[in-house]
This record gives sequence, structure tokens and C-alpha cells, in this order.
Amino acid sequence: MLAVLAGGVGAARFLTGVVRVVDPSEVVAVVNTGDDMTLHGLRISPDIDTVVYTLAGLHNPATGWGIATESWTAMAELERLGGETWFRLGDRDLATHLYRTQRLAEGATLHEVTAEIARARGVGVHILPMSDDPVRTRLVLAEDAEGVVAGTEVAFQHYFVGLRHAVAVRSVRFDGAPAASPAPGVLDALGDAEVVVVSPSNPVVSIGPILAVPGVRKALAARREQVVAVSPIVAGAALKGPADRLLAELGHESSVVGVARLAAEWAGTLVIDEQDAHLKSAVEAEGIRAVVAQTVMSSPQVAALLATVVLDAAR
Ligand code: FO1
Repeated sequence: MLAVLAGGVGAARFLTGVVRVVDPSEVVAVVNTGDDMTLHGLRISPDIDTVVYTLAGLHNPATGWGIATESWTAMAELERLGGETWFRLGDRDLATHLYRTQRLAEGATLHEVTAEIARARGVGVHILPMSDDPVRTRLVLAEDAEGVVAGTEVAFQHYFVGLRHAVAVRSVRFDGAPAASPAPGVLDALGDAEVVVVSPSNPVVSIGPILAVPGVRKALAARREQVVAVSPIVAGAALKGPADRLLAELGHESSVVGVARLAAEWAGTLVIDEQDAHLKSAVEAEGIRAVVAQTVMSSPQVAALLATVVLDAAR
């Protein structure tokens, strides 16, 4: 069995490679829910949905999130009513949030609802939220931005979508994490897996919340030799999103060496891209083994090759 810690788009792409080389029923994905929010009264879990849509082959490759063959009638009507339309929910995507909201209101847990949605979408990978309890990523801005003054704390999607993550951040915290429990199955998966992979997801706001759930960091550290992280930073930059900026703003180095410094406590191996091959010894000086591979997943075939490298690295 293979356990994969997952954020959104980068993790979803990696998982499409994993399922080409490992039977999906042998894979457990532990997904970040720090991005979750309630909007229009609906419970939205963007990273879970990105992973499910991608593994189901429904995803929009242009954005990485949402469904490819989407219509936007509800958003257009909402706009006419003067409702909130800054966070775009397509008509097909809305069905997912309606279903999740209803089931949670009936008393189902997030891991139960997630399993139901994955099953209905024909996804064979076991997809687990990191926790059934609410954990919400919140960021304190370091500068004024669009009516929000420096020093204000905002919710993740306000920063990410509302402010297009084009604003400097002073600090990040995961509200609710200290009191949260890992979802049933999470610690078992991390303890039993032959290999635990930390996807090339944003180390601060995608992997950070998962590690903040009590017991998760310790579970990884206890199996450090079987834990392989894939760097989301290539040649000093993030392939998608604000990982490079966030690392620098929070005092880390935006490079594979900076990622190695963060991961060395709980991962025995860091997979770095060929473009960073010259930094292999600098990475290893941080106390983590470095494996050089093609990590830019330009196609499912490349993602499958990367998955093979990652599995071999731990074995
Ligand atoms: N990202 C955007 O940049 N703009 C959006 O309007 C947007 C809507 C959205 C709706 C559903 C969903 O599951 C994801 C959505 N995302 C959107 C992506 C979301 O912000 C993700 O949390 C980030 O991509 C980080 O993983």
C-alpha cells in the first residue's frame, strides 16, 4: 500500500501517474482541507474535488480545478441577483457541493461523504480528508491589498482567489488544527504504507495544514526512511501558485535546499528536478537523500515515470 499526502493540482497530477504504475485500490491519498470554506451555505473542499475530478478524468486541464465541460448558468444568475461571484462555481461542480452539504447536514462525516463522492465518480484511489474536523488556513497580510490593510488576517480563498495571491504574507496559521484529529484511516495509512509520498504541493499552505493535524508529523518522522517528498520548487520557482513567494516571505529559501530544510525532519528522500541537479550535494548537506528526476509533469506518462522513481527511491 502507498500513502500520498496531497494538496490540489500538483498532487492530482502526480496521482494520475501513480495509478498508471500501482493498482488504485492500493493507494490512499490524504488530502488537505485547510482550503475548505462555506460559501452560499455550501461546504466546498477544493483540494478533495481537484483530486477526485482529476482521477475521474473530469478536470479542466487549463485551470487545474473545476470540471472541463462546465456551464456557468447559476453563476450568471447569481450575478444578476448581486450575489457573491468572486469564487466561480460551475453548474456541474455545484452538484458536488450540494451533495456534500446535504450529507454533512444529515450527520455524515467528511471522510464518509468524500468516499461516497469518489465512488460515484468511479475513482478507485482511497481519498481521505486529512481530518473530519474543521481546519482552516488563515494568512496575515504584510501589505495593504484591495481594501484590506496590512496586518489583517484573511481566509485562504480570500488570499488565493480574491486577492489572486498577489500580496505579501506575514504569517500563516491553521485555525482548528490543534484540536483536530486525523480522519479515521489516516494514521493507519501512514503507519502501514510501504512508501509514504509527499506530493509536489505547496509546502506552506497545502502540506503545512496536513502536518499540523496532531499525530501526522510524528507518524511521518517515525517512518522517515520510507517517506519520499517531491519538491514543488524547480529552479527556484513554483510551477503553479505562490509557493515560491510564500517560502521567501516566511523566511525560507525558495529553492530545493529550502524545501530540503523543511522536509529533512520527516522525509528520508527528496526528489528534485533535473534543472536542480547541481544542488544535489547542497540538498544532502541538509541531512536528506536527494534523487534527481524529471519532476515537471507535462503528461500522464511523465507523471508515471516520476511515480516509478519515487517508489524506487524508498524501496
Ligand atoms: N481558483 C481560482 O483561482 N478561482 C476560482 O474562482 C476558483 C473556484 C473554485 C471552485 C471550486 C474548486 O474546487 C476550486 C476552485 N478554485 C478556484 C481553486 C481553489 O482556489 C484551490 O483551493 C486552489 O487552487 C489551491 O489548491
